Amino acid sequence: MKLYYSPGACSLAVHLVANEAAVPLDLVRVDLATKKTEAGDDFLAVNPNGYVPTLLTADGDSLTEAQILVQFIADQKPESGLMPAFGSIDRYRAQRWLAFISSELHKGFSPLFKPGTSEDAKAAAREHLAKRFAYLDAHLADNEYLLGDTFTAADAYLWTVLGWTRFVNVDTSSYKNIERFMGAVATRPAVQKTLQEEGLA
Ligand SMILES: N[C@@H](CCC(=O)N[C@@H](CS)C(=O)NCC(=O)O)C(=O)O
Repeated sequence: MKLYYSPGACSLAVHLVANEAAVPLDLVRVDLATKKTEAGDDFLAVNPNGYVPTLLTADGDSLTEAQILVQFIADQKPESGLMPAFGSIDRYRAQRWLAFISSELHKGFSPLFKPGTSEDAKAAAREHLAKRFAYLDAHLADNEYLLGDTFTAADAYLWTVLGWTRFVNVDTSSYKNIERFMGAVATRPAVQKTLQEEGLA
């Protein structure tokens, strides 16, 4: 399988889940500004929307959307426990967190990265994120990971997205449980391997 990625972008969550599950991936680096792959190929021919992550499966399907790709990879190795079994209530709990991370956090950061965003719009984005961080922090006070005691693909996505706070000057130091979560996940061997493979270690 081939993963189109950009270092440190949301594609890192998919890469991390693959390393956690020991699912081999061919990594193809994409320049998101030029929409060219590292080999100089046109990335828009692979994904007309021009965004990572994009996965080409072993069967030749092209799949997108980080919250779906982390599930697809985790389901290659159900014994990894990275996604709960289909049909279980825990599966829906994990999907609910994945949807929350995607729509409330991942896209909540977008105005802070977009060139030309007004200061008012940036302040509104920060305010939105602060509310969601408070909610998350309260959840992580009673739970080691999003689903309780077990690290899942949802945690990989959360860790990836929350890591962006340091690039956009969002202070999370008052969220003690988020800080604890970030530190704990960072020590996982698969995280270190993933960062190294993306040239970020
Ligand atoms: N809906 C997509 C959005 C993915 C996305 O926003 N990717 C960013 C990097 S984190 C990107 O490639 N941006 C470049 C662009 O949109 O041109 C998903 O959830 O996976």
